[in-house]
Amino acid sequence: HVAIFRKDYRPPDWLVPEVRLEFELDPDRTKVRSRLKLVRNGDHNRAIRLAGEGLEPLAVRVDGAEAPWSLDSGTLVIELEGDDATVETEIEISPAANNKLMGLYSSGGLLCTQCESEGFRRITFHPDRPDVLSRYSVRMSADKTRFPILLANGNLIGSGDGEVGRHWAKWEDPFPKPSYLFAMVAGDLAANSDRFTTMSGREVALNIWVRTRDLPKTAHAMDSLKAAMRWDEDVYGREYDLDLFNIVAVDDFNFGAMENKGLNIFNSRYVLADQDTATDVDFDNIAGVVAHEYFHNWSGDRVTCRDWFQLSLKEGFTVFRDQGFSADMGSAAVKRIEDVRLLRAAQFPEDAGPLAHPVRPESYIEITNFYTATVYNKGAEVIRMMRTILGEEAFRKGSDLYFDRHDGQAVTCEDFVKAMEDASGVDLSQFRLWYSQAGTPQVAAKLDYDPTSASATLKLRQRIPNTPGQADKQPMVIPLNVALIGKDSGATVGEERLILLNDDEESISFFGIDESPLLSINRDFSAPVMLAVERQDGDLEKLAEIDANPFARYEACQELMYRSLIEGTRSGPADPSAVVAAIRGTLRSNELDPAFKGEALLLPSEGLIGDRMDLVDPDAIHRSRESLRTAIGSELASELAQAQSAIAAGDDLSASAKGVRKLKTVALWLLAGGDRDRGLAMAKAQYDRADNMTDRQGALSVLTSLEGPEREAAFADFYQRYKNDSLVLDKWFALQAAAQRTDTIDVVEALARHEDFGIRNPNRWRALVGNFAANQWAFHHPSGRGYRFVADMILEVDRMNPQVAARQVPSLGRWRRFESGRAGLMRAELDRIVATPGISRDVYEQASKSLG
Ligand code: HT7
Ligand code: ZN
Repeated sequence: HVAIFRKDYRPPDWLVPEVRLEFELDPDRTKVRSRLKLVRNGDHNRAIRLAGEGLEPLAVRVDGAEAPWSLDSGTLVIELEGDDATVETEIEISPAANNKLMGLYSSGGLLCTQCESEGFRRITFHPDRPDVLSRYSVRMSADKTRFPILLANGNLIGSGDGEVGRHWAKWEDPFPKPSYLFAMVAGDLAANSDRFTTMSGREVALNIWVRTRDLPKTAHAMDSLKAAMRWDEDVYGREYDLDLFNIVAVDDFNFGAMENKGLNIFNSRYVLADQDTATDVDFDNIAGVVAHEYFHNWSGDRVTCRDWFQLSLKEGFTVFRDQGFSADMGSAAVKRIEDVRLLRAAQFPEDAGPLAHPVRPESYIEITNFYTATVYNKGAEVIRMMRTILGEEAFRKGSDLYFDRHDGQAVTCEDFVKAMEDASGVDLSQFRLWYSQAGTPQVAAKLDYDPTSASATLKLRQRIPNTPGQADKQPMVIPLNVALIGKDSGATVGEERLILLNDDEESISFFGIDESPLLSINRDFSAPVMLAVERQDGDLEKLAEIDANPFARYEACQELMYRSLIEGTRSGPADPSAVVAAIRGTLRSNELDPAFKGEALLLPSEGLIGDRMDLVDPDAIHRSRESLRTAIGSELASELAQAQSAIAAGDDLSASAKGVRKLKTVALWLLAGGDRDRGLAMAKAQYDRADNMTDRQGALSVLTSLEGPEREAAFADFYQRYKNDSLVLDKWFALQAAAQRTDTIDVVEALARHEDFGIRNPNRWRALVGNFAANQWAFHHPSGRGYRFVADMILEVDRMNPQVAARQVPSLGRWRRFESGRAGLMRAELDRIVATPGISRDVYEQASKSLG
């Protein structure tokens, strides 16, 4: 397994201005004929090397004649004489036998493709690198009864009937694109069709293709698509460029969705929703993913990546864009809280562990292992910081310049930063370290007040931790939004200020401060750092009560919780009174909306608490969190019961109705901590009365960790009701895997043998295995059974789908964070994985790096 390095990048030897493909589609034997126009790039005499994976050439012709060729580990090598040539190849593949779900595969009777990053080479021989852009024309033919709909990128330019019950369609994409954006779908599909008029008055036909029975579940995705198209025009000035935009939903999909030009292919969980089967979170995720893929049309398709080390160029920027869209569609404060929670839960541990890598990685063995929270979510934070430093107007100028300058090109993260610099005149030299240095910066802050001179001094220090292969880091540019708040008056003293910390240590003075100030810092999480503030007694309580910045207020509330929870892990139940008072204040507040309250009341997850400890102690964390929950549930029972009793009609998807539902289940969960029997009864009643999946799933999420006939009855009812709806059945598996019970490992092992469990469908596999591995207390069972189960599942699915397997390895890779008993058991499973003959490159890279 060889590593590929960023520093070794060389431009392609041959360009491919044109690709013509012909598919005779059949699930078992699909014939692929390809015709590539090649042009020598530069002065060299190197052969053309066309990547192939599992392909056997049936014919190879150069300029119409049979020509000599060789295969070098799957790559087709042909010596070419002149400066241009036409190379034709013919191969046969079996979509039905393709379990990796990369290339052309079969899902629920459909034939569909997934080419990012390197799936195109499983369809035909091709350079298959993102800096080779071509115009594509595609002719597909298939059995007309089984595959009445034939789709590919771009525009449909012809169709007709063929022989023996077959038919054909011809598609052309006028925009040159890299092979990873190629897509094709054939199947028995029905469309929810609509139209969109662009800012310049062009009409675009929109289709969302699904099975006929799923059509009623496509309205939200269509509304989200139209809203995203308008938002990108309004906020980024980006107009859609084809006359047609197709989305197809498929059940078996390795990721969330894929931004193929003009033909986005989606995991059906990010398309299908109605009140009875989807939660508010599902609805929000659908809007976010539909927008994300649509936004890629500019940030990814029109301007693409030069090589895969630049992945964050499109992913970081596009996540930032979809976050902005969702913030504008609902509550910006709540969206920021959610995004930061995800960053802390998924990216901070990655940055602190054996798989830490910079936003722009330096090397990889298998690129699909680098579709990470660092590349996506930290990448988005890096773009956000640029906007914070430059200001909105200059940032928009920079984005316009980037798109204008690089339209139709394959470029680098450096090109993006340069466009921002050129448009704004701001020097971003030091800022570029965010792309090259891994590790979450740690910032220490202390505010000293001097009443005699009415001034305050803020002392700041930064430290960037060592990460694998990177020591001795340079100080970064850390943009910190800071406000001082009068302790007595509660008023903000002066304006909020943006401080750019760019040295190891800095002191900043504030003058004209007439009363003792509270420090509100990193407001709205202006920088993705870990912050330690030295505070005086009572400061956090006060901030949790009065900070006018909702995010900062939330943070203060969470800090109070962490303080109590961590203390509880050391010395048994801590005094809960500060947390109880903060929650009481939040619940009673008239100015805070229910969605914010729902966030503010949620105790940090057991995983997040563990991240704050030197060594994670899953049992102590569980005990401490349960005891704080019990204290809150019993002391605030009547306020919580009131919040839980609020009802929002299931078909009301407004931000306020969603907020009411969110708060309802958080309140139920806290109440059940105080009184389990009452919790059981209330949860069962919430389940029985629910007219929507949010309330229903919320009730089950509480019941799952309790014991009693109510639990069994609700789960049995849920199964009977939804056993034929695979997306909902995923929830049934997920809820049981997330149960905080001593028998969760037994239940999960039994569920792996359930007739509805299978490993070919990634959603089902992740529902069980992914949720179990994220369930800290259950997964880290001291016996090591949880580790063994997950390792067994990784090895089993690896034989079929290495990408899905590899993405689960990091849960075992965190062994250094645990005491020696658990660490040894986790390492033993990693050793076993690495020693298993025939494991994939994907799993090998993750497991061996985790051991290293
Ligand atoms: N750009 C898409 C990435 C993706 C992917 C990568 C590897 C293997 C399968 C995949 N499916 C989709 C998703 C996105 O960020 O929009
Ligand atoms: Zn993306």
